[in-house]
Amino acid sequence: MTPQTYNAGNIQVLEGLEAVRMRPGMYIGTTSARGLHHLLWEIVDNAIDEAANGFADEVTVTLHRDGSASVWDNGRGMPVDTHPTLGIPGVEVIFTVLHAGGKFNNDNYDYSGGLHGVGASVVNALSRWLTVDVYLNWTHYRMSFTSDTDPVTRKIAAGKPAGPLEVLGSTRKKGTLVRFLPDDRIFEDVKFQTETVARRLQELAYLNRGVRITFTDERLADPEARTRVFCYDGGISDYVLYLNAGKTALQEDVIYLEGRRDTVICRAAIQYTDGFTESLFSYVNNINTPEGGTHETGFKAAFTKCFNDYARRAGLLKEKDSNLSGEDFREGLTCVLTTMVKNPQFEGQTKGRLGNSEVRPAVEAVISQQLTDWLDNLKNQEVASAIVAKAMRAAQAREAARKTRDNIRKASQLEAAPLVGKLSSCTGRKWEDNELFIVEGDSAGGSAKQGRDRRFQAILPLRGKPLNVEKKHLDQVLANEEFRSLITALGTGIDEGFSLSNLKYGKVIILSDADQDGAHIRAILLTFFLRYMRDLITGGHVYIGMPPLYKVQKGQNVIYAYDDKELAKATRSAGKGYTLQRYKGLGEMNPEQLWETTMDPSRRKLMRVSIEDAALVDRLTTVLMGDKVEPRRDYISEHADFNKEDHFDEKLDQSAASRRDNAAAAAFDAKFPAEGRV
Ligand code: 1YM
Repeated sequence: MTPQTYNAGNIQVLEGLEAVRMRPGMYIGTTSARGLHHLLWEIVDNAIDEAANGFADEVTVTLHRDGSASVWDNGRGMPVDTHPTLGIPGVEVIFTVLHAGGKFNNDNYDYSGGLHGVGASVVNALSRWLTVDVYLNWTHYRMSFTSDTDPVTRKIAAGKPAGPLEVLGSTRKKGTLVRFLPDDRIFEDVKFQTETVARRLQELAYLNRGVRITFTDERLADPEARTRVFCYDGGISDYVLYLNAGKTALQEDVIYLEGRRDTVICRAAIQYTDGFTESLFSYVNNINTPEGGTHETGFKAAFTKCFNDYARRAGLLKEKDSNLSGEDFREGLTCVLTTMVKNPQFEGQTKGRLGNSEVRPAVEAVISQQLTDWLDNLKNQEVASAIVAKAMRAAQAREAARKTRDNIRKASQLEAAPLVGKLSSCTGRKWEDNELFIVEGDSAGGSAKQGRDRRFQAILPLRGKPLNVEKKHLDQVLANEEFRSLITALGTGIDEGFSLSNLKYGKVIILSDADQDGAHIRAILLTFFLRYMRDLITGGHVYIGMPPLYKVQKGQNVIYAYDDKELAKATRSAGKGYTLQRYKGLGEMNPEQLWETTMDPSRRKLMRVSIEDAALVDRLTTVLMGDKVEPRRDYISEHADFNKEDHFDEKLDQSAASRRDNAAAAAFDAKFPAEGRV
């Protein structure tokens, strides 16, 4: 939404809050858990805006035991004086007039959320009740709103004032406190998720240097765990260090660039690692832009040009050499780029891309100037030439990989290519219906081959552990036979050459044992998909097969149990005199059993892999799959209790949680949450 300026002339959009309750989806997208949290982000954004504009430095967010949430900031306090045309207090306008979300006066608030900016009134409309306390001019004001049913008319009110603005007394406090209870007649689920809230607040604390965000979840039993404080004096530089925990940095310090062109403010924090992936996280007005946009384009253009120019100035690139590509310079780069933009326009399917054309040249100018200064600074020479040397190696590796890739493409064009020798393909012609099972071990592979329905199920057995790609260059990955078979079987190509439209299977199903090794193999395969075939995951094609853990048999009657809960149920229903078998691996099942329990679409259990939060997944992948032991150990001991729901995404299938033997892979799985039976 674009911020609007309010004056007598343009206040006609007085649609009632009833409209919001009639069609909540139009205002907050959905009434699922996501929509519920959207309410909270709305209020939090207003508090953060107040801080980002320099009026507040403290924000407190509390989840209360009665299901309500409250947000406080120590800013100026919402206006309480009477609105010139509406004749009611400012706070009342803010919470009862739709579209008054855009701030009163656009000059005070230069940069506000934009995406979440549907307004505090929407939060009020979708709450059972809402109260706002304003601490302003040494006076404590309060106003309450309600969506209760009117006892006389029997009609549901929609965020109506429960009374006039009250003066409660004098105070030394400053700021605004908003507390609300989401309406359970609107939302499917009214429970705020501790970790979802904590993650967003931590992100906001990184993005808004120095703002102290205190998060309290009063619902938690453990008093020690209730309160967390997020405050980073280093801002996005601290964010980059956090993302790089577990990676080996090429330089100790983070490169920090900041500047302003016209109304565009731009900040970037950069640190190189010895890894090979590019991690660029961009934001506009505190909102993540996973699809990039004009700010990223400007950044990348400046970045490539500055480094190429520098490489020539420093004599690292000779006259006959051609320029290095942007990707070469971004290999191993971790960067957080934030921009503040007036009237941001978000585009794309999920509104994740910035469209404002004026932002590209502005960011390009700021980064060019700042980065050139950094590169020309004598004390940075060592790091600068190390970065160029790394980019040159990247260029060589890319050239080598291109050749191998071409070879693989040629190979996969020939149906009888030797590389797919291990694959038992299926006969079905419709790719969407076809399934590729990647099976751990030759013996399980053999069972799967015999047990499958060959009309639509193909089997690719994996020998031993695949290569851990996290620390490998693409050409090394391509030299690995297991991965070559996989790439050829999928038909998609890889990395830059990846094309989802050539995919030969609608479902790619990882089938590994329910033990440490199996978990490790699964994690390695997921890392491979994440790094080199990301769209395969985001397109919803990657699944994890779930073999049963137990077989309970009594006479002819057989029940398979996929977790301990199901086992308890099965043994209870069997009564006395049953036999129990615990499956240690897929190899213990005969072809029929494997089909019945794990492969038959009408009976099996599959988890679909998804990427919820790219930054977090990236960090976790490095922590859990990278070569540094310490951060991994810390992470695992910190998250060791896998039955504690807080540590998991709301979507994580509980049956999956209890089958985990390997802690690292379990934590990894948690960030690729399950979506239940498919
Ligand atoms: C707990 C949430 O909303 N703080 C807050 C909000 C506002 C102001 C200060 C404010 C703005 C201005 C002048 C101005 C406002 N928000 C809105 C709206 N915290 C929280 N703190 N004085 C005070 O913009 O000129 C309007 S004012 F509409 F966005 F809600």
